[in-house]
This record gives sequence, structure tokens and C-alpha cells, in this order.
Amino acid sequence: MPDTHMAAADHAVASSRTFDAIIIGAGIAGLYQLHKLRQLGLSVRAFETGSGVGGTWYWNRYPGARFDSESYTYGYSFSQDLLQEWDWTEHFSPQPETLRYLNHVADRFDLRRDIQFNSKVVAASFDEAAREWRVILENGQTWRARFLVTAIGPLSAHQMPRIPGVADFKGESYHTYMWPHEPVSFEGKRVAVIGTGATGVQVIQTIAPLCGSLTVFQRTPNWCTPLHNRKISADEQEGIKAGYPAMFELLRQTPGCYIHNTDPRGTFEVTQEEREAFWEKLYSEPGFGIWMGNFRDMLTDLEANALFSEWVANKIRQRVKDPVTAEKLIPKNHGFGTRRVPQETFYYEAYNLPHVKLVSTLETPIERITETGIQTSDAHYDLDMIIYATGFDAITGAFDRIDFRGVGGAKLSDHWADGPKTYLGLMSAGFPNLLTIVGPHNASTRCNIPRCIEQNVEWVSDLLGYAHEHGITRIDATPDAEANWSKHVEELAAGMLYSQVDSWLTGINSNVEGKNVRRILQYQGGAPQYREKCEQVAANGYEGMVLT
Ligand code: NA7
Repeated sequence: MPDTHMAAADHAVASSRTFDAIIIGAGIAGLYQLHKLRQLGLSVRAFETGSGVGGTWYWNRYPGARFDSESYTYGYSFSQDLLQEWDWTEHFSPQPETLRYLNHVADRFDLRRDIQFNSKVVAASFDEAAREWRVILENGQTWRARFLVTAIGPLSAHQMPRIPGVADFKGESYHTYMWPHEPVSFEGKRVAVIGTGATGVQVIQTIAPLCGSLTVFQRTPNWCTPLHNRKISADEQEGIKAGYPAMFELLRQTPGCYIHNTDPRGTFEVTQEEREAFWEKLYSEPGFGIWMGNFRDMLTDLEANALFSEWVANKIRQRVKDPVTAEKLIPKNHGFGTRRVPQETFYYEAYNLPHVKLVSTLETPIERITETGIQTSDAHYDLDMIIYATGFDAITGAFDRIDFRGVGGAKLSDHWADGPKTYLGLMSAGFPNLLTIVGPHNASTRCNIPRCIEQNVEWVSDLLGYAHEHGITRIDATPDAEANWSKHVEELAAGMLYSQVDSWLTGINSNVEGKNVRRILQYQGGAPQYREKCEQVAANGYEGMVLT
């Protein structure tokens, strides 16, 4: 990273004004934070890298991008009028509709006038004497604010693979996150997809029928289950709108704020027949019920997990005609639900098409990308297009890509070098006046995200409103509070099977230097417990923090 702090000294501040708050990002979190702080009468400016609002839904325009949460559970809940006037057309909304929704929200609440687009924040440092943050954009402009709120998303630092020759390929190539705004044609083309996470699965099943040929390069297979999406009928629409209060009440009570709640029974407390009938039912129902609403021990008990994993493996064997391909698609190194479960629509059937081929890079590793295709250890694949569905430097990556400096010039990435250290996943000791919405150690990264975003934003808004009212100009998390919270987060994750598995949920990324040690990045106590803890901290006069 260039030494942007030195460079900043050479640049005039863009405005003599010190804002009450600067928000980084105009996605779901940034938009709502802007709305809330403005309602409090604070002066706010948001900076956004993209040329429009929407964050995740602005960038991820790849074919097949859509919700895995039921649409009506995902929209903002803060405005009854907004809830009543917006019609979701599908149970799991496709990306273009979600982006339209977020644009509608930005217009409806007149948010754009305080957002500066095409403005990537590259550095931010705390000026102790002035008690304000100096925020530096890629174009060199410096802006100042008392408080800095990051709304930079857990999956926004997209990551290309570390494979030699990526720049050599002469055909079309796209990372799913940086998908072009113009239509991309697949007709008659020889296409490769690298990566089979939630994104790769959505792309593969969508483009398979459209390509001349499709070769999927899979390293680790994932356990995928059917989404069962469909249009929302007029009757359903009425029911959804009338049912919003009860639905949001339910979402407040479930661990991940989904409409699916863990089944109180243990796997071995029922007969085999009952168990299989229950699993059949889950497999035939829409959404994450099969992950979030399974037997209570499915994600903590190895034996229970193995039994269910084998049941899902048999589903894959039934759906994929070629037994060799089916075996390749069945995960062998982790159990069901211990990594993010991709939701699919005829994903497995795509491999029954004669022009779709699966290459396991565990068996025949990719050696390099060439000018004309992909060279593995046993063959060269001639290609017209390579799609990189290789994911993100998740949860902490977006923080690492901004040079945050706290007290005494300390770097946030150094402070978090051995794993994040936070208080409530919203603050870090030594970085005063910095609020990290959807940051590491926060419940929101394991949540139907807008639900937890609203909680984060409302808590931060209350805090900044309180500071404004009481003339508080500096807010610090204490090192003790930070240490205790970080320990608590680690302890909660200890009993979970997912914490023993490599994935972005545990901070593993083979494409990023140093991200080869598993870390606890998420709060696993569930959203209700997290919300209660945050409320308690506020009610006790913001315990664990020094407000001056
Ligand atoms: P993921 O879930 O991180 O998936 C990335 C995929 O790319 C995964 O299959 C990786 O295999 C694969 N990958 C990454 N680097 C390589 C290299 N170098 N060679 C071969 N394969 C590679 O990202 P997604 O975008 O699918 O999903 C991210 C989240 O966004 C998702 O969970 C939703 O919550 C929304 P690996 O598993 O590492 O072996």
C-alpha cells in the first residue's frame, strides 16, 4: 500500500468543514446509517467506491446472482410505508430487482445528496489533538469528521486466485464481483468457471445451458441444497404485507434472523423413519431451513452431522447421472453446514448436460493460465472465457485494504494481525471514534444480514446521538472490554464444528498471504443474545467504553 498518510500532507483538505460523521460505503448498511444519522440532525457524508448505491448488489451482477434469504425477510424493516409500497416479485429476489429496491430506498429517503460516488477511501487516521478522523480518498482528497463509521461489508474485498499467468489470457475474463454492466454473451463460447462456492454454483447453473461448452474447475466441493424459488402470487403478496409485524417479531427471536428456527429435537432422539421424513421435508422446502432449521445437534455433534451429510450425499448421487462426477461433487473433508451452504436450482443436473465437464483441481491441479486457456497437470483446456468465482478476502479483508491508523499512528491491520480484537464487533481499543458496522466479531456476519445491520446501525446511532447531546467528542473501547469480548467470541465458537474447517468463515484464503491460520471472525451466540448484550452495554452507561 502506498504511504497515503505522507501523501495526505501534500493535499489540501477537500473541505474546511468537519462533519459529525463520515460513513464509508453506500450499501445496505451505509444507506441506513446515513438516514439515521441525518434524522438525528448530524452532518454526514458517505463515500462510495461505486458509481451507484447498493454495495454487494451494485457489484455482483453475475448471471444468476440472487438472495438466499426470503426476499421479504431481507428488505429494511424500519419504515412501514416502505414495506407496504414495495412488491418483491420472487421469493428469492434476483440481483437486478434488489438493486432497483436499494435505488428506490436511496430516492425515497433522498439519500444521494450526501453520498459522494466514485470515491474510494484508501486511508483514515485519527488526529488525537483535534479528536477527528481524516479520511483520504484515492484521488488524494482529505475529508474530516468527528466519527467514522465503516459500512464496508464482509464480502467486498474480491480476490483473484494466485495462479501464474492470469494476466496472460487473451480471451474474456471476469471476476464475478467485478461483472460488467453490459450484457455478456455465452453463445457458442468455450467457458470455464473456477470456484464452486455460493457464487460459482449460481453462475454455473445459470450459464450451463447457454454456453457452447462449460468446464468447471472445482477445488473443494460444497454441500448444496435446493433453493425452490418461485414467483410471489398476488394472494401471497397480500399475506406477506399483512404478516410483516409477526414475521419481524419471529426474526428477532431466531439465532440468524431467518424464518427458519433450529428444531429442538436431537438427531438420535427420533426413529430413523421420522428422521428421514423430516430431512425429506426440509429438502423439499425453500431456503435455508435445511441448514438453520435442522436438528439442534446437526452443527455441533460429529456423528449427527456425519449421518445427515451421508443422507445429502445420496441425494447428489441420485441427481448426477455419471457416478464418477457425482463422487467428485460430494464433499469429503467437511460435514454439511460447516461451510456456507450454496443454494441451488438444477445445479447438479447441469453436470448431466453433455457439454458440461467437471475438473477436480485436487486431482489435476491448475498449473497456469495461458494465452488461450487453462493448463492443468494433465491437459490444456482451450477457452474463450474464464470466470473467476474465487470469492473474497472475507470479513477483515476490506479493513486490511484501507490504511486505518489510530492513536499514535497504530495500524488496525497490525492490531488485528493475530486475529481481530474488538469490543462488540463494533469498536477496537486504540481506534477512538471508529465504529465498525458488520465488522468482525459481530453477529451480523452470521445473520440474515439486513436484520443485524439494522441492529448495528440503530445502536451506533443511539451512541452518536448520545455523544452529540452530551458534548462527547471521544469514544474509546477499553483494552479490558476488548480482551473480554474477544475471548467470549472465541469461547462461543469453540463447540461448533465449523470452527474446525477451512473456509472464508474461519478466515482461510489460499490467495492471500498470511491467511492460512483459522481465526474466529464471527460471533456465534446468535443475534438475540448479541442484541441483548449491546442493549445492556448502553443501558449501563456504555460500560466497557470511555466517553470524554
Ligand atoms: P467462496 O465461497 O469463498 O468460494 C470461492 C471458490 O473459489 C471456492 O470454491 C474456492 O475453493 C475457489 N478457489 C479460490 N481460489 C482458488 C484457486 N486458486 N484455485 C482453485 N479454486 C479456487 O466465494 P463465493 O463468492 O462463492 O461466496 C462468498 C459468499 O458470498 C458466499 O458464501 C455468500 O455468503 C455470498 P476452496 O473452497 O477454497 O477450495
